Amino acid sequence: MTDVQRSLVLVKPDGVRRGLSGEVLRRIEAKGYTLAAVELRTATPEILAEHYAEHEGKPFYAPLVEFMLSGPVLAVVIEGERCVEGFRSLAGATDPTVAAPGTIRGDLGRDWGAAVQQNLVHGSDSPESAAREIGIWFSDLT
Ligand code: RTP
Ligand code: MG
Repeated sequence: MTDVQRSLVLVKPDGVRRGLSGEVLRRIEAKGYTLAAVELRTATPEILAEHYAEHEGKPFYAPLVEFMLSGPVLAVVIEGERCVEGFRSLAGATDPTVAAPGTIRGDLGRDWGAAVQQNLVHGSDSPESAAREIGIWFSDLT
């Protein structure tokens, strides 16, 4: 049975600053997913309040928003069979120090001693989240 999905991927400000946007896109394309939209964007507090609504009130929320406003992000919509789960697998565990080698976070990320985990990428965690997040970042695509 086919289950073609879309997922929202963000190369976070640390990834853009370190010049890793191309490397992330390369891994997505090498896996066989299609790029449906790619745009360099500067987040706003309004966009982030929607995007991270589930984390509001958590201790890392304020530093997370500050970090996400620290520079441009590359907003990407990817498409492919089970790509939501597939990109989470490519990204690796949230904590880049322990993310498995072979993953984006495991190969390219590390802990920098900052108030929040700077882990290079975001990927939607379910098809429902993906639809919601694509609507936030690319209202013209929905
Ligand atoms: P993402 O949403 O970015 O794809 O990552 P995720 O699902 O693996 O992580 P999530 O739990 O949704 O957390 C969102 C982002 O918040 C930062 N974070 N820092 N304890 C911490 O310092 C901490 N916990 C979460 C990370 O940037 C994480 O990706
Ligand atoms: Mg998440």
